[in-house]
This record gives sequence, C-alpha cells and structure tokens, in this order.
Amino acid sequence: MEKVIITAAISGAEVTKEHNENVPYTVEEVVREAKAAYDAGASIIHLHVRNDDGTPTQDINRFRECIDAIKEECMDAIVQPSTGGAVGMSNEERIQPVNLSPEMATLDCGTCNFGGDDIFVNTENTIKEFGKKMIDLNVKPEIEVFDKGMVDMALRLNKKGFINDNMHFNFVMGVNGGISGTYRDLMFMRQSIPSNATFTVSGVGRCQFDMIALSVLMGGHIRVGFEDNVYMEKGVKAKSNGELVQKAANIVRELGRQVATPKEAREILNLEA
Ligand code: KMH
Ligand code: ZN
Repeated sequence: MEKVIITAAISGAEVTKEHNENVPYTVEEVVREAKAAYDAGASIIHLHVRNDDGTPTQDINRFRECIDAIKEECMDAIVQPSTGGAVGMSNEERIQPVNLSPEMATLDCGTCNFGGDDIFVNTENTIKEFGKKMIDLNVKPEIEVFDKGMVDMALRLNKKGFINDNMHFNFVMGVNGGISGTYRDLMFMRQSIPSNATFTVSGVGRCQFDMIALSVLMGGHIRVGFEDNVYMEKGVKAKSNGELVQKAANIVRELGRQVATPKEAREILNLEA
C-alpha cells in the first residue's frame, strides 16, 4: 500500500492556550510547533495564523512571515494555509494566503454548525470563487468535507470546472454539527469519492486516534494536531504537536504501513516538485 502522508494541523483558529498552553500564537511558537511535527514525521503543515495575543487573522503578511520562518527550519515541508480562517471572517479576509501561491490550501465545501451559536459559512458561490482562484494560481485544494453533502458539492463543482481532477479530500469527522466520528460514517465518506481521489482523515476531539487508525487500515492518509485535539489520551494533554505526530506515526508503523516523506507526499498528491 501507498505510504501514509501525515498532516499536522498545528494551530487552528478556535483552540487556545486555555485548552493547551502549547497552542502556538507567535511566529516563534508556530515555528517551534511546525518543527516538532516535521521532525516526528509530518510532511504537510496545515496552517492558521494568529496575532501575538492569540486572535486569529488571515493577514497575508502574517502568513508570509510564518511560512518563510517554517521553511527555514523544515526546508521541504508542504505548508498548506487555511482558507477557512475562523468562524465569521469575510471571504476577502479568508482568501488572502492563496495570493502567496502556496502548493496547497484548504477549500471548505459547505456550511455547517460549528458548536454553540457558531455557523461556518461556505456558500456555493464562495466555494466557486475560492476554487477558481486556486486553479488560476496553481494551488492544489485540500477539499475539506464535514459532512456527506459537501462531498457531493465538491464532485458537482469538479464537473463544472471549479475544482480540478485528482481531487484530494479531508474527511473531518466529529465536528459538533458535522458527520460523526464513527466507523460507519467514515466508510460512507470513503465510498462517496471517486476511486482515483486521495483522502486524509481528521478526527475532532476524542475520536482523533480511532479515525486515523481506520484511515491507515483503509489506505488513506491522516491528520493530527492541536487544531483537532489537544490530548494524547484521556486527561493527558500533549506537550507539543510533535508528540501527537509521533503517536500517529507509531500507529502507522504498527499497522504495517510507512510514513511518507515530503518528497513522497508530493508524488502521491501530484504536486510539482
Ligand atoms: N476554523 C474553522 C472555522 C480550514 O482550515 O479550512 C475552519 C477550518 C477549516 O479550520
Ligand atoms: Zn484548519
């Protein structure tokens, strides 16, 4: 079977130092967490950025600063900015990092509840606008799907030319408002995408390690990191994203697969070197 690409979602937009004191805000903290994840086997760094006080921002200059600093320490890592940003941000704000022409960026393919009163809004026109921009700038989208209907939206927009072929999905399981983090639902998602598409799996909260283990068994790729979960096990907070990636890499190896290097990840995802 293909090697396993590990993505580290090191920062997120909603998780804070109150959840785990090691959640990175400053550029130095972002680099520290990216490096720990990279050294443990992550080839993709999924990136949100913050102001020093922890408030989320999609400012292009902050992204440039963080990406450049990460690339100094983790030379060949694939840095994948978020275009989801934080709940409530405008489209203009969210799309900014795509103008840096990163190799990849996320493309969220539907609207969903996001806990409490929060709604993560992605209208069809937003998805088309973001998808078209990524095609124009040769940025490969990681198609974020929080529910099955979002897979169908992505497939429809692929047919209409807003998303290129060789689609790469991220099944985000267990969001409070999205599909649940269960074996049955992960199978359903996996069976809903074309056979030539690649996929990674994120489990939010306590389902993180169950979901990634299932993905490894199903031939998929995996994502871990503070954005999705801050615990190593019940009641034990992770000291770093590196610890979470290390545990994920151990699961990959225990289940008989190997961890992909960044070069191998580029080959699997059809990214230009
Ligand atoms: N922060 C969430 C509202 C993405 O990175 O594209 C959206 C999110 C998805 O994290
Ligand atoms: Zn994200």
